[in-house]
Amino acid sequence: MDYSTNDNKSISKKKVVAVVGGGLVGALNACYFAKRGFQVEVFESREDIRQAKIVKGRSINLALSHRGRQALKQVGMEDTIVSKGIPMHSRMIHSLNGTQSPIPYGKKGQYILSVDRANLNKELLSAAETYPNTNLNFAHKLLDWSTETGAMTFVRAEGAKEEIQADLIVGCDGAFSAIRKQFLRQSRFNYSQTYIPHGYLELTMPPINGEFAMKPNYLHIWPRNTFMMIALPNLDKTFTCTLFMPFEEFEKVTTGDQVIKFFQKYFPDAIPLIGAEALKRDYFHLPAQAMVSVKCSPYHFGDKCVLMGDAAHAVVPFYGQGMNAGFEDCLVFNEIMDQLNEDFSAVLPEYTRVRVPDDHAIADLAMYNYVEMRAHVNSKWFLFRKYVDNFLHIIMPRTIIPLYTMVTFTRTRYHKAVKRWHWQDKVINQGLLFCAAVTVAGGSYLLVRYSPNMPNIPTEQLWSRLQALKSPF
Ligand code: FAD
Ligand code: EGU
Repeated sequence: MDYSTNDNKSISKKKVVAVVGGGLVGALNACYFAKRGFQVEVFESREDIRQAKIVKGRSINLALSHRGRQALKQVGMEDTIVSKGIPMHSRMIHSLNGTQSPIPYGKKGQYILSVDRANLNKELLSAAETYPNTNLNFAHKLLDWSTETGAMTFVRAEGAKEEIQADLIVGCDGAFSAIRKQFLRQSRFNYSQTYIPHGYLELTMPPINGEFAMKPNYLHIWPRNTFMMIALPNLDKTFTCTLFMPFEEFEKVTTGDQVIKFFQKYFPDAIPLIGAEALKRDYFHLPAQAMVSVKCSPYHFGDKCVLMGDAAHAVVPFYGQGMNAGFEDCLVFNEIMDQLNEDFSAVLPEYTRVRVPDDHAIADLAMYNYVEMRAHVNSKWFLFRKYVDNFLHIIMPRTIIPLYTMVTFTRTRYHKAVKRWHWQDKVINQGLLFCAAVTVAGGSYLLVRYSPNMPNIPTEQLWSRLQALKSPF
């Protein structure tokens, strides 16, 4: 099948864009290209998740923040998604003794949303389908594509192969992207991938007497250095708890009783909420999942193909930004399409130029936070750090903006946020140095001034005596 346009024959016909991957970023991208009037063909390896009964995803719910919302807004999807999200105004820190301490994300209107991944994906696919110029092709798994001709090869559910052509290929096929494989064979293509030693496991906390088992409008966190658990609320009044720990530790826990022992030691308050029996069972339901960080550049191949979302930059989930960054990719690409009149040969390199530094910055930040959290973040440290951040922001609102605030509640370019963060660190350190200097100077003055064997000279005279001292310089 040849979907691509023949420029000689069709003057007015819009080009064909093949979006490979109908996950979160692929489905949103389909809306963006459809809105511009392109003929959009989405190819997704799975069956239509809107018909499937059970959907196995990578996580059940996600934190949606400003960047993701702005990207949804541009295609008119913000309200639909936000109305089905649960606002989280603060984190709730659970300490080992069961104490819960809330720390707000910011001012009143500053909150993040817990959204259901499957629902978000379904809504985006349906929104894409409302455009008459969009086709969703499920059960189409991309095997390979040709950098020479741009032809893509798909395998269908029955194993049959299909060749398809398009004017532009948009690779949104996730962290293990098949589209990206051809990039790897090119000279001067940079690529790195790192698996972290931690895995994650999801557990469901059911409602108690028909109500949420914990306060719903919070992102619940149990910071325990190497071990960490996080819980986000769902519309059905359950919480999805995500346990992060090294694979090595997962391997040590092999029986139901060991699970309970482990939870008694690190997350005792969660046992009655999840339920001891359910915990023993569900812990072994699925093996722990791996987390990978992928960085690469460039994101484009000529004027034929571009990578977005996890296919371009898989990040570890320790900033809650993977999807948000992927959605912002679509928004940034769209802005460049406006600037450069949809000329792919100019838009694609510009997209790489603009976006690579930002995606690399968020990948680095997420990895940095992972290292930081596991190294020394227990509940006391977490609380202390966030209090200091918020305090400095309150006393110097224009000078000190917490990093997570820039990342989560603004569209400050990720790499600029990192630069500003380093600058703020310098200001804070110099401030501390200044305070220390004032303390030492003031202290010495008081010591001299009021030392018992010092003649009682008025301060003005002390000053003139000091002035009289000849400087050696
Ligand atoms: P995916 O969602 O992986 O979608 C890729 C799609 O491509 C899939 O539908 C797949 O079936 C399809 N596909 C794959 N290969 C092929 C092929 N060969 N041919 C055709 N189709 C193919 N992000 C946040 O912003 N906030 C969070 O709170 C958050 N929490 C997270 C928690 C965890 C535990 C994890 C693991 C991630 C989290 N993320 C979060 C990150 C987020 O899940 C990803 O960034 C996001 O799903 C990326 O979307 P995507 O569309 O690029 O990739
Ligand atoms: C991890 C897994 C708290 C969902 C980073 C904060 C996350 C999420 C934080 C997951 C943390 C960590 C931030 C948000 C968010 C915090 C953030 C992490 C959502 C720095 C479903 N992180 N996450 N930082 O500030 O900016 O509250 O799986 F524990 S939302 Cl690791 Cl804002």
